[in-house]
Amino acid sequence: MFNWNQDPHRRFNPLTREWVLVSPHRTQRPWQGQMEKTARPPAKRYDPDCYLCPGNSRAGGARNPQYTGTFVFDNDYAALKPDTPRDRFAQNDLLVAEGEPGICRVVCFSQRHDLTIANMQVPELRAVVDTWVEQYGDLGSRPFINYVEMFENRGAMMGASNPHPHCQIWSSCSLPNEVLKEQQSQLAWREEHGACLLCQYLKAEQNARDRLLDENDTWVVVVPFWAVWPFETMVLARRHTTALDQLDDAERTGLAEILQRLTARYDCLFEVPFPYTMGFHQRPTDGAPHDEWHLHLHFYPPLLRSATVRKFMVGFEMLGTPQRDLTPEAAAQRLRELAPAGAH
Ligand code: H2U
Ligand code: ZN
Repeated sequence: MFNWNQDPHRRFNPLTREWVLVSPHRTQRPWQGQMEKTARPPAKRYDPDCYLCPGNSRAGGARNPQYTGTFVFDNDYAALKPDTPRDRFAQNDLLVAEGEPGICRVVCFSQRHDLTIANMQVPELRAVVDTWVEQYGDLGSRPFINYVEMFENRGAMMGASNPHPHCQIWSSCSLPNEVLKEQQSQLAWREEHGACLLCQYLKAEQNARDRLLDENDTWVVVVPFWAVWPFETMVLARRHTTALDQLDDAERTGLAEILQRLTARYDCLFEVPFPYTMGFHQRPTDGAPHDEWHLHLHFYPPLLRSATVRKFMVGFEMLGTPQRDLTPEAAAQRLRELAPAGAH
């Protein structure tokens, strides 16, 4: 049997049915790169040049209201548009294309320009969760919207255009690639095992404990067994809920609390505002019950060993299989040892 901490091995991701290569012996490799911290400009509560701050103007001439709390608007540079015709073009099954209608929105988390999830208060974050629930219901109820993807790109490294705390929603007619993979795997698992894949996975992680990061009464955070990014995590609903619209009061507050703690923990790791892409995976909104789905979030942070040294998905990973050196268990241990700071 191979040694988990020394021998190269590959791990299976049952959600995507893809593999990741783990090379734990390489963590001993000498590193000659830099370990510098990034300079942080002083944060201001209001920025007159920010297109997300209250009262400021946006592209296309719209002006934001003097909002407090959350604020939602249709993306002025939407990647998807509601009136696109849903035609299909197919030539010999080789050149295939489809019109893709959809709606893109932006959600500001707070009127304050200087906040992040990590330093917002739980009641403020609870209002963000309520907005997510509302948007899932509103967009999902439209006949041509079958999936509502909500995600946050945080930090310039992840392509975020603005530090003002916000996320995006891209809702579409067809299922996005990653969602389709997870859907097919969860459905097949349910048919084969008569149980929910992620309910069973959650139990396995609670027994193993070495990849558990944090938990409260309603949510659990793990570094997945099959994590690709060095400090990737997954936030799982403890109860079998298929989407945001099934969360009760305690689960909504629990989500606010666990997201605050997780992002604060990330910020402690390299003592910088930690960049990431995070987002929800949940039941498609095509009207079917989709009981195979188990609500969860993925956090994909690119940083590897300092504020500036990131992982690149290149070479073998681009042409073959993603690879990591640090084991998910070692990543979980490092994150567990940090004491996250409180809110603002
Ligand atoms: P990111 O920081 O993740 O790029 O999100 C910001 C979004 O805000 C981006 O999708 C939109 C961009 O299209 N935006 C507007 O809708 N109006 C503006 O005036 C500027 C940017
Ligand atoms: Zn702002």
